[in-house]
Amino acid sequence: MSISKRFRTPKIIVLALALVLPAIAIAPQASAQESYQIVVHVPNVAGVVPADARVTLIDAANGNNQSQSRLIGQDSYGWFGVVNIPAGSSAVRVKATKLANSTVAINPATTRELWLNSMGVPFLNESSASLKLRIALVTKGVALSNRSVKVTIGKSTKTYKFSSSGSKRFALVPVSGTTSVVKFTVFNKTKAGKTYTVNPRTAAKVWVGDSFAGVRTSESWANDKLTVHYHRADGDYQGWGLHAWKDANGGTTLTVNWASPVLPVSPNIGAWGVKYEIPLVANSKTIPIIMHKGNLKDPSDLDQSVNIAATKGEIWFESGSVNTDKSLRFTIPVPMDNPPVVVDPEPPLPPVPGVAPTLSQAQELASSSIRSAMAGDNIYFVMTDRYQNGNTANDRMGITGSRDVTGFDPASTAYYHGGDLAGLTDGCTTGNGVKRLKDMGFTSVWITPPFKQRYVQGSSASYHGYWITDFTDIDPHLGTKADFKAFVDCVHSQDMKVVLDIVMNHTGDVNYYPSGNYSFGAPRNPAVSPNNANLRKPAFLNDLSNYHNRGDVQNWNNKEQAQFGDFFGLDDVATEKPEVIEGFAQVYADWVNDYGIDGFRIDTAKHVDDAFLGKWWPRVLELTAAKKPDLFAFGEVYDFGTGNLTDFVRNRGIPSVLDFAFQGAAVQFASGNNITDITNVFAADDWYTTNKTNAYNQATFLGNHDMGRFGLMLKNAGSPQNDLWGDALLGYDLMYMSRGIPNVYYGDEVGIIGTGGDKEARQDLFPTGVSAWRSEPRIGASAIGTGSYLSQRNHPIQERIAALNTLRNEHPALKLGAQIQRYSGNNVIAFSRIDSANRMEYLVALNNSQTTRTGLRIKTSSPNTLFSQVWGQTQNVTSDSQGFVTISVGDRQAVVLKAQGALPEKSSVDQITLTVTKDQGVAIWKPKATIANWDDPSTCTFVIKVGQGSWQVLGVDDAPDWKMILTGANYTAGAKITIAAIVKSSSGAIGVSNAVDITNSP
Ligand SMILES: [Ca+2]
Ligand SMILES: [Ca+2]
Ligand SMILES: [Ca+2]
Repeated sequence: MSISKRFRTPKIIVLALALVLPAIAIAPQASAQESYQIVVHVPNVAGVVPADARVTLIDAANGNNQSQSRLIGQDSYGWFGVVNIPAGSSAVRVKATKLANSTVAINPATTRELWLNSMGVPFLNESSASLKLRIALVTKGVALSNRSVKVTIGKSTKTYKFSSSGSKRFALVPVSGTTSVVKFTVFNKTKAGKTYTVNPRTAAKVWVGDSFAGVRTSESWANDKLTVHYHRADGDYQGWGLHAWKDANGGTTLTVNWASPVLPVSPNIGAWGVKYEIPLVANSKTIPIIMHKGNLKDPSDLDQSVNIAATKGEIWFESGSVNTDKSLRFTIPVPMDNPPVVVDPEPPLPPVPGVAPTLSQAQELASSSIRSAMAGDNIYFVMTDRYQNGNTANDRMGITGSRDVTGFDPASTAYYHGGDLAGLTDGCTTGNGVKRLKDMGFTSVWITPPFKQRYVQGSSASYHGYWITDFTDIDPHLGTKADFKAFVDCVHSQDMKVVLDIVMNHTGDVNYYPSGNYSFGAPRNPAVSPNNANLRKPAFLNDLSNYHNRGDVQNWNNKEQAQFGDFFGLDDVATEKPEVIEGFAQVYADWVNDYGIDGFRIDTAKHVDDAFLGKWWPRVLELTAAKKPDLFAFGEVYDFGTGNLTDFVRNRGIPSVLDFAFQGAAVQFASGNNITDITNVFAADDWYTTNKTNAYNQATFLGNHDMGRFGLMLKNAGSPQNDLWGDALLGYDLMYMSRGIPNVYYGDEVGIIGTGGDKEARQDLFPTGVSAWRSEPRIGASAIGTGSYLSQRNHPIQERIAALNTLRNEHPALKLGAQIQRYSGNNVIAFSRIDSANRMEYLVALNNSQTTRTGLRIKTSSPNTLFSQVWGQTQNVTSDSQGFVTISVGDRQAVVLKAQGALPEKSSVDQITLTVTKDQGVAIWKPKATIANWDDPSTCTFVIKVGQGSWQVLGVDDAPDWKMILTGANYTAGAKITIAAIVKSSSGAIGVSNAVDITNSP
């Protein structure tokens, strides 16, 4: 994808992106460095790089076999040289200008980077060379004399004052060469602040601050800055500059124009080359960048993504230096696996013993883990305009004129193509509409917003449905209300459900600002042209005081802007106003009551005010209770972090969000890159739990209409173009076998890859008028040409989806059963799914490597039990007395085994221990319940009592570890809250934990 093109024509992007943040820069993961030299750091005795600075590596076995540094740079340790390894050497000595020679040799096969101490002796980490940990404090407005740091190393504790040098404040803590754990607490006078734990062997200098969590490991990062050191072999830096922007994971605060890139901080060329500095939005995880001169990019034509934590916000790179996947190759090695630092939670609260529920109260309170009405469904997400044209009479809405009037141009990716509700329904039980989806095994259809639109804005049309003006009627391109009713009735007649994509954050772009000021800021007067004065329906949307009127969002990471700014010019509705809440509740409840809609997908849910959904959703449930008592909804929160997604589900009042964290991790898993991401996603599942929902109701997916298709995601993650097939099938196996509601994006089932996100990911399934789409490569099939995807019934992905649906229907535990993590290693993840009704256990294992994994020893809860294969290669294994089975999983395959005997009876529950910890500095408590040596897949109900009130269910967890979050903000300050855990065994026995009292301080 060409970011440059996009950024040169910003107006087009604005109009093309219906509902997304600026498209995700699809950069490959930073990969291992394929070939390397050794970076040797030298302490800087004189304060400047010596004029004759040079590092020499000498083969210990042959003094004549030497190599010298080819490149010199300067960093916070002193200066450094980049040196080739002397050919064939197996041990080398290191020599640096102005330092004594040492006889200590290092192994070049295992060394990427080393530090010389002032005596010239090499060490593999900076703290061993310096024997110091430098703790820097980033703070403002507090007298330095008030601040101190209490440091614990082993059994020794000592307090240090901060010294200052200019604006820098730091403490130097002596460490030994083997110290790997340093714990410290920063004090303000006598008040203890945050506590940190660091390993000085991976981070000899750390920065902590009042304004950010955790520790940061460079001056750049601590000051929310990316520093780029750039070296050109030709020495010609004229015209080279950095382009940077921001996406959902962070980036720069600058608005950089492609024609005016960021220039070096100084035109002077230093030892390394030139240096660029770019301010970052706070807490950026990554920043997308391109080094370029005009349209010439370096080191490759890809958008590059810099991981801030891994690089410490400071990178050194050389022109043309790339990894095999064309990602930027950093000269200073970047560790991608081991985060250098960890942050401790506050220690467990002392268990102030409270009074636990009685056994009879516990019998009443013990509950089941919640499954929504759609938790067992799987959803086909379709863009109606691109599926099938059932009625050519509506293509131009029955009017004549150019595409700027009708919105119709099937040869352009930016306009309507003719697909409609009639095409999607087709013959219902015949044809290529609902029947085709039913045949593939889908149980639900999510359609893009079908409402009347602002049909053309700029040079793009509203074929996608996200520019609504009339929320009460159907876009005539798609059909009529009668067509809509026929579609919904057909879907219901097939025992399937309809999910309606809805928007409340904004309307189409109708308002304008007469002042001409479109920058985000204070509210200003909006206006509409006279013929648009009553354009919108319901009527509350014509009252311009029901909009925020604050200009366009510029900084997506600024919450105020993201919630109250106009979304790429789309008019941002004042969702905090009671009239708006009631208006949107009424209009969407009408669609449920009039047509029987089963669920909502809430567009741009991240951009409405914090309180809106928590008020709107209960009101919708109230209005639809008679017609659809089990209505469901999931929100679009475009964020890849489980922290933000789980926070949203816990605190914004809707039962589910699209699981972007799962999506990102599933791509990494399926492409063979790592199993860590998906392991971490499942490990965070408990943080979704409330008394209304949990992770089982998350909407999982692999690609979409904004970011791009799954095939493209795999390709960008490094899956080989000619072998995407196996990776893709593994991705579907993962999505269909693990928790959540699978969503398949239309066209992915026939292997469409596409070339980008947004418009490049919205192909026609009928014979396309877009010539570029005819020749696009596909997974598992040849390009479609002038043919129709709809007539294909045997694409391997279609067949796999159908097979997975059959599997889930025959074994409902794979849809709804408790998911218990069992194994993560050797490229294999494994988890159990529990059939609680029949007390039977399933074991699912998936291998993302290119080779079969054998001899995998995995725990189950079913000892001495035969497990038979129900999916994947045949194997029947019997667990040992501890419940372990030994299995194998083929390359890029999944296996599902089912226990042939019931779980052991547990007629009593052993002693339950409840502990409660509190997160650093915030009112988030984490109760956790454990039972020693307890294998039974029991269900744990956390209960609370506020003051002298009655016991209430806080949430239910059916998979160990049993834990969840209690949010202090939901209770009054100073409230005494008693927490207890009730465990119900798989065979129905009940036990009660100790109780813990906390005092709320929200
Ligand atoms: Ca049509
Ligand atoms: Ca908003
Ligand atoms: Ca759990």
